[in-house]
Amino acid sequence: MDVRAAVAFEAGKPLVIETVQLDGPKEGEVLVELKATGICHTDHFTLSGADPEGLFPCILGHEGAGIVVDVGPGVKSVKKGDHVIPLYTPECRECEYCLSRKTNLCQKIRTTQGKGLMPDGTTRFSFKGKPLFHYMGCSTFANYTVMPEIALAKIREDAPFDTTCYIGCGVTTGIGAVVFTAKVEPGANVVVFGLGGIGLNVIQGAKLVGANMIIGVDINPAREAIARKFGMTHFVNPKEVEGDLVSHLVELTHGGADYSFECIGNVKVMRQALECCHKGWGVSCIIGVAGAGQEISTRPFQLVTGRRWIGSAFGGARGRTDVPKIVDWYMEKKINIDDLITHRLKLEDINEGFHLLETGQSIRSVVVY
Ligand code: NAD
Ligand code: AHE
Ligand code: ZN
Ligand code: ZN
Repeated sequence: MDVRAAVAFEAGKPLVIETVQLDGPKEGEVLVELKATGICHTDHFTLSGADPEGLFPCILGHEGAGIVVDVGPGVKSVKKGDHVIPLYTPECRECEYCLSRKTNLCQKIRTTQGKGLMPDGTTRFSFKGKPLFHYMGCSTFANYTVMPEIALAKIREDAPFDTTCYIGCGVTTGIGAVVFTAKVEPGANVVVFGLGGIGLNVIQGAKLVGANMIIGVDINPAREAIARKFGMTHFVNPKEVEGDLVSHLVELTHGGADYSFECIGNVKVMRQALECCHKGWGVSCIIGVAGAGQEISTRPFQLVTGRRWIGSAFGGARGRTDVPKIVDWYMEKKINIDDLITHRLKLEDINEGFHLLETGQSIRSVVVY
């Protein structure tokens, strides 16, 4: 079938809106009509050329919501008409990783997904007879996509698409990092570096679990007001700190953070996030994605003296199990998504969404199909 898509032909170039071809679902696959998709910083990161797994030409996008319109042979867990959120971290419930109960990183289709292919090693998208790569197994910058069944979370039908799409990445990543990965306890002091689409969800996750101090760190002063609305108790702009930022944060928290979260993708900030943690027990969680060739460093003494460095992908959430629950939290008004969606755009204007992200004017832009 013909579908409308924003195609990334080359790294560093704007997306191009084209009519592309999409083959129907094969065994274990599902055709989804997307109704909305968010634009995450990771889409920007891959388009920039910094992603070692970036492949072109491709259809980016991994934060969608839509409706099942057709299923391939053998599909049992979803049917035509179901409302779904695509999962870049699938949940097969039978691989070694799923069965370990120690991680959400299902590996059933990770190898082909990282090569921009469906599990059978081919693509469903093409343009002028040439294949277009899938992205993070989702490719939500198209009004239809084909997904493996294990990479779809079935959600309730009264949930709006133009807000719940954000649960497909940013909301789950931020709240999940607090709740599922770090398991922040009530009364903890938390420092969040980067108050964008992810960091603000870390803030609301920290508030949800009853954290004590919730300190937000951002170089964009416009982030203070919205972060306070989501539960931030103190704001630190590194540009306004006289002297060393780490010492300032250690002093502010009377000894260091119990938990810190890096939500930027800056390896220098990752070091600060670790080193502002409390001696003996502070835990620093890396969420930000850093470009090819970049590495983190610290003095091993930081770890010897009890700080721990951890990371979180998709908030540690098991998508098919946890995403429907997070949709419930939203529908029950336990979490706020609406106020983080600052812009709604047509697919034709998607490059404007990238510009708003780059210039710090948006929290989340959502493309509504
Ligand atoms: P964003 O652009 O919305 O937010 C980034 C924020 O960081 C902005 O507010 C910006 O002003 C701030 N910032 C930039 N440099 C800074 C600095 N030196 N000090 C303090 N603040 C600074 O991006 P986002 O969508 O929130 O994504 C954040 C990061 O998380 C990206 O690296 C993205 O790729 C990554 N990410 C990871 C996962 C995961 O599963 N691990 C999921 C989604 C996104
Ligand atoms: N491809 C990059 C890494 C990108 C990355 O870390 N992706 C996160 C999700 S970011 C969503 O916005 C993730 O889930 N990682 C786990 C995985 O298996 O990809 C690289 O550096 O190669
Ligand atoms: Zn994302
Ligand atoms: Zn699995």
